Amino acid sequence: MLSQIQTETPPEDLAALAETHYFAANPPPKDLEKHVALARDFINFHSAAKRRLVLVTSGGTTVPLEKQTVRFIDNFSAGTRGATSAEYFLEAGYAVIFLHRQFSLLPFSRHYSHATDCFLDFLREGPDGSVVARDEDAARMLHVLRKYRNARDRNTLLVLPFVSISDYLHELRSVAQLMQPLGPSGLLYLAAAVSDFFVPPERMSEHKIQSTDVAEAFKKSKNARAQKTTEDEETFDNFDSSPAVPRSKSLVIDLDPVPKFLKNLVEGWSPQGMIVSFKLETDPEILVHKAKYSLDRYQHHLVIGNLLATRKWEVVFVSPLSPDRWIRIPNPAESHASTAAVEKDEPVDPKSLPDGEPDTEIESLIIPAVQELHTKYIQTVEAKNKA
Ligand code: 9Z3
Repeated sequence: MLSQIQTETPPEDLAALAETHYFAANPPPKDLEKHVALARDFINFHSAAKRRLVLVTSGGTTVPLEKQTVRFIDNFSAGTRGATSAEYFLEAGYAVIFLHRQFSLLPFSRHYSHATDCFLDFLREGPDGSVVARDEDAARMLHVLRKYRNARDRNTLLVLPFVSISDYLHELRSVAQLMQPLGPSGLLYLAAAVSDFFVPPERMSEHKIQSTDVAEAFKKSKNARAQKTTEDEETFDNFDSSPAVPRSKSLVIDLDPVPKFLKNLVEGWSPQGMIVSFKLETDPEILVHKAKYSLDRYQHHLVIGNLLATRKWEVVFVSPLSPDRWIRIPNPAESHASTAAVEKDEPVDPKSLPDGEPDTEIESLIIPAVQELHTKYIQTVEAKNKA
């Protein structure tokens, strides 16, 4: 039946069908309405001020295995890219809606919250029992504090959390739709590490998945006793029912693909906003090809490709608005780094990079480059609208 629908229905209707089905089957997060109200006020406020606004998505999306979730599948992302980018967008004059995985890194607090040391290590006891920043940390902390207070005082940062993949998709759709009146000055910067697979609700267990047959056997015998039959003797397997020897079960997880909603985002949820997606790969050979494929398939405005191993050192921009472009932190291990590294149009060999993180945050280069393309995009759309 489904395959008949798939072969006979035009692709745009299929995307709409997939959307209707997915959002009806996967319930919205409980705070969606509250988040929508906050986002609406925030967007109206900045729209009136004619400020550019960006939705930054950040962190991993969980895939619950149970409705009352004890276990879930997750991914590596701590939200560094998103939280760091949000700070540079604020610096560039954007208002930022920061849609992030709960408890992942946040703009500003990221400098202290997930530090290897405890945040208390940045503090010391001052005179008269007060608490102050340690002398060696004070200058930097003051710098971060001023930027943080500036964002708070000017109401330029709205922080909204999500947990699961379906929470993320509900929130993304709602915020993108709310941003529609901004037209091309709305920017969607999708840095969250979005799961490609999930357990559909009709196959999801309500309760914690059991690792032995003990509970099942217990329920069976309880039911049988309640019905006052002697059947329990026949159906009851001695081995399974013995609490002394519970049989351990292996767990086989069957995941469905998450529908590709980028098409719906580009065509329906945000038809005028500039859409920037990230493409994450681990195989350097396929990165640029996959980024181009994504752009071709969804017809959005910029794909930023990055490799897991080198994502803090380099990214590649693939966009119809400009030629392909690598953005790199010069490798200090290379003698003529500043020129040679920038010219390369191939991914760098991770083995050639020094251990640890670069001194410069690559987002300090990414955001001005995105901003430049955004300006170009706004001009293109405005020219088209006038014609
Ligand atoms: C990214 O590629 C981000 O840059 C990272 C950031 C997740 C690598 P960290 O949190 O990592 O700073 O450690 N995000 C997008 C990944 C993604 O799920 N993209 C989808 C895909 O590759 C397309 S929307 O198919």
